[in-house]
Amino acid sequence: MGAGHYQLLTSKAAAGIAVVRVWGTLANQFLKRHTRIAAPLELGSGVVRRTALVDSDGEPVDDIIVSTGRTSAEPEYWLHLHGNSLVIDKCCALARECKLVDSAAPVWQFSDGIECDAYQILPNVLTLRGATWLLDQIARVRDACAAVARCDDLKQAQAACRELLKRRNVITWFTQPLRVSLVGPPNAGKSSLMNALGDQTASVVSAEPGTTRDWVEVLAELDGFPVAWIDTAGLRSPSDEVEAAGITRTQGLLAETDATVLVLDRTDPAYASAVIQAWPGEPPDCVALNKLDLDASSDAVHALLPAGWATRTVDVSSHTGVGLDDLRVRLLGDTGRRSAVLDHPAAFCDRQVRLCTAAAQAESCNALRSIMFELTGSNRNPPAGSPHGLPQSAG
Ligand SMILES: Nc1nc2c(ncn2[C@@H]2O[C@H](COP(=O)(O)OP(=O)(O)OP(=O)(O)O)[C@@H](O)[C@H]2O)c(=O)[nH]1
Ligand SMILES: [Mg+2]
Repeated sequence: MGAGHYQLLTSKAAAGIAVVRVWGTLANQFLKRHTRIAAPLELGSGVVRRTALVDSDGEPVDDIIVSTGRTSAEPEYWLHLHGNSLVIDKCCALARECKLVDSAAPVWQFSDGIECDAYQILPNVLTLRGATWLLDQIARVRDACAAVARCDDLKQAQAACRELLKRRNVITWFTQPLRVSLVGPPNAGKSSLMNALGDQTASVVSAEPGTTRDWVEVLAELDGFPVAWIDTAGLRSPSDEVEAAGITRTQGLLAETDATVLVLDRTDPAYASAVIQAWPGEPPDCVALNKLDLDASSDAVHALLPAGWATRTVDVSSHTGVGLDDLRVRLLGDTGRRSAVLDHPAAFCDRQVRLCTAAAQAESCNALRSIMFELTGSNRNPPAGSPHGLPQSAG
């Protein structure tokens, strides 16, 4: 009976790939049984082979790549799977069936707790700008903690901890898409606007009012922040049941989204007036007066807007793209996503939030200092199976 181990080298979060390392004498048996590589020992160092990961019945589980990275005495293979938790779990279960043991050894060594936090959170970040921001935060938070630990003025040190806490929601700007709904009368150009903003043709556009019956969601980026544009069914008296259901869902959606853009056709004051009059509650975050290319001079729809709405108005044309950047800037500003905030240190995981909260309430500089040391000095390896630890509540 030989020995063997397996180890997940990457995060379990959704990603392009996940890597599971298997090694030891039993690794050959695992490869023979659960891949279509008949003779694993023939895989020399540096060899990369595409194959299928198969279950105990020989049914394919995933299309994978197997590599042998090292020239060690014992067999060692890296299985490059698709980055999906179901596939990862299945692969690990198959490894256990072959008597491979989950290695308890830490996968990565980090220079300190802050760096460890950042790499645990990284797989949750949805954009390149977010990843850059997070990795830059390692030095920022580290420096901020060092400054707090050096400080002999308790009140000043506590205030610095509160500053770190104040920006704890910044990480969520990169891990949770800003959900923006586009609502308005039929034919106002909501779908056209969403396609233009999302830079893809996700929603059907037609001159026929009532084209969009349900809502359509598109994931995109807005200046490096993840955003979900949500196109909705036109708001009007429904002429059929399907459309009525769509409109009811649109009304429910308004309460759930982070921001609402009311799209009005500036050439159609009658429809615009009906929607403005029936508008429920709070004003929309933004009013996009669309089809500027058809009518740049008339302000008939503008005149219909309630007093408080005038400052929220942007003239746009989803056909020519005019005004779209103004709309983007306005939405980012309204939801607090300002570039200047990104240059400051921010607590970016629940561990940091917990320790900064304790530090902000510490009764002496020494107590506060030891919390700062815990924040930076410990936790150099991610605890096995730990959640990714995003802050629970935005500050
Ligand atoms: N000239 C011009 N036409 C536009 C513009 N935006 C949309 N349209 C046209 O307006 C019509 C309706 O556009 P849609 O994007 O389908 O409008 P909608 O608000 O999604 O309509 P429903 O789904 O029916 O509620 C189409 O013929 C579009 O080509 C614009 O900026 N300029
Ligand atoms: Mg539509």
